[in-house]
Amino acid sequence: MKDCEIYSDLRVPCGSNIIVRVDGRNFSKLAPRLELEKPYDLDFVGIMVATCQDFFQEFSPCFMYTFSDEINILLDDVPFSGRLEKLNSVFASFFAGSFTRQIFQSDRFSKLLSTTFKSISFDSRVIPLNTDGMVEYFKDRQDEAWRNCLNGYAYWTLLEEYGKKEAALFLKGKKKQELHDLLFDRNINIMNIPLWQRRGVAIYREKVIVEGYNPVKQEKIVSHRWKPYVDWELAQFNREFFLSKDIITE
Ligand SMILES: Nc1nc2c(ncn2[C@@H]2O[C@H](COP(=O)(O)OP(=O)(O)OP(=O)(O)O)[C@@H](O)[C@H]2O)c(=O)[nH]1
Ligand SMILES: [Mg+2]
Repeated sequence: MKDCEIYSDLRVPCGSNIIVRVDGRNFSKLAPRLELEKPYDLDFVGIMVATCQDFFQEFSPCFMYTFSDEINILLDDVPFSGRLEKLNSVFASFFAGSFTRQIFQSDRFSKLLSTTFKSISFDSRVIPLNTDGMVEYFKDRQDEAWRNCLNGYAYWTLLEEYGKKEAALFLKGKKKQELHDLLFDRNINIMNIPLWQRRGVAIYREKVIVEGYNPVKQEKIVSHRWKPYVDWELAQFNREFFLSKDIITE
């Protein structure tokens, strides 16, 4: 029967950067059950970030990026010998388990789900890319976060004037600048909203200086350590950003 496990040897290309993107399943239905604030709920984002931190500790990726219900993971050291089925299944289940645990640790959310709990799941896909492709990929996801942000604010603002269908129809095909102007006309300057809503949140290692003391030599010692850092005020992604964080090299 082992012969029938025909996908088990599918592996990601050797030496390639690997991005894994996981995305919450049916989170548009979960959002009202959790009574999430619209369009952004800081407690929910906090749980997505805590889930990322949990993953960071377990699998040591070099970079993670989250917005809405998606999480992007950049791996240089690919676990499970790059076996695709293993990566997708273990990562998706890790996020579902970690997210569920965080939800039930939250006083606010656990109360809401205790009677109507439906199991939470994430989908997962693997994207092999070279360095340039990787930078383009993250630029593209951050662009999507920005579009999401404009759409979210525009939709929930228009709902005060129109019904759901009309608001969605009104927004269909609108360019980013049009959405920006639409909000500006209604006294919302989207440039004033927090950066994490516009650009998402990233987790990466940051070099920190650690001061110690050598009791034998009786002198202060200064060393560097890499510590996971949650960046809520992200710069725009480009090659310089990834170079400056030592995520890529020249
Ligand atoms: N109110 C609220 N909703 C959020 C927030 N973050 C994510 N969501 C919801 O999560 C959804 C994520 O979009 P999708 O992944 O396209 O929707 P989905 O229902 O998860 O669909 P599948 O991923 O295809 O299963 C959004 O449409 C929102 O409904 C938030 O901060 N506040
Ligand atoms: Mg989703």
